[in-house]
Amino acid sequence: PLTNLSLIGALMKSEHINHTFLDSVLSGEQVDSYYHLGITSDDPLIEKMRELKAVIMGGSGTRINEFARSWSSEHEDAEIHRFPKEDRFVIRYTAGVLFVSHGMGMPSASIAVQEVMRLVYFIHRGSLDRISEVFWARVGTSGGVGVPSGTIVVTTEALMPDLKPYRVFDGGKGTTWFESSFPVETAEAIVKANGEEEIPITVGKTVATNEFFLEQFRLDGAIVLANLDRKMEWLTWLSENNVRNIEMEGAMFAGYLNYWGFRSFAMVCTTMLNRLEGDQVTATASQLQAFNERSGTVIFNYLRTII
Ligand code: R2B
Ligand code: URA
Repeated sequence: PLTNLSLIGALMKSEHINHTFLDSVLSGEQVDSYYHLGITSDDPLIEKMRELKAVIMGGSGTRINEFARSWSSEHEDAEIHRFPKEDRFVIRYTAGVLFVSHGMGMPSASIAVQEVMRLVYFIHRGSLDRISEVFWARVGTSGGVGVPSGTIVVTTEALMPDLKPYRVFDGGKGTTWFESSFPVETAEAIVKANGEEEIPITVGKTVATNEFFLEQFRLDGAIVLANLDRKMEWLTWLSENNVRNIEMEGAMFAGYLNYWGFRSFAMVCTTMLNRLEGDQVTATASQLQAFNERSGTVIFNYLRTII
């Protein structure tokens, strides 16, 4: 009989999960090698992570380390399990949370997301109920569109620079398009969890690009394609369409998590500059550090409400 839980689980799009491969790993027919993460599905580390409830991702390995330390110290110094390989991604598990760095840009981050999705499937033994309860977040930096630097943007939808969703060339069928929205309830709950903080926080759309300079219409690259008029035209168009910030991973992140039917995921980015005022990130190191800390504070305040 269907219980409430299995109904929730059924919301995961089973037909979009690669059962052929993943279930053969579960049944022990083959061992999965999470190549870029540096572990395999028969690693003893898997047993330590059965209580996994959240995956927190961010671009930089240093930040991931800091997040893990601080989450551990809030949880009676819970043991921090380090993944052995660190030359691609830095990964730590502690007190129910997997902290994963993803590098810069969607090609890099998509590798981390795909391998971690596979890992989550295996950790929770293919139970769609348990898998769908895992909360995912990307905590990052971005360029603001009409918001002051240091503003936190909680993303409602992440699109490519043409304001269309993430898509990939898929050989056989041509192009596969992915759903770009973030769950509204999660975004609202994150804002609510930070009601007491004096942090400027806004919700809005995000643009994710495949290039920091050219696709963000910067005029300070070694190569430049836009001019000032074209850049301002693009930024104004984004602003009129309720885009609040620009970064390099969100459209893929939302797309892949939506594809499997995860219910709860979010992106929280701090803005390092206001792109309507320039291209160069000129804030001092201590300002940037303070801006970065804000996004960590915002996600931790939410994590405490769910774990
Ligand atoms: C934000 O910052 C990085 C580029 O500086 C990139 O990973 C992103 O999305
Ligand atoms: N990250 C980006 O992708 N763009 C910016 O302008 C700043 C940070």
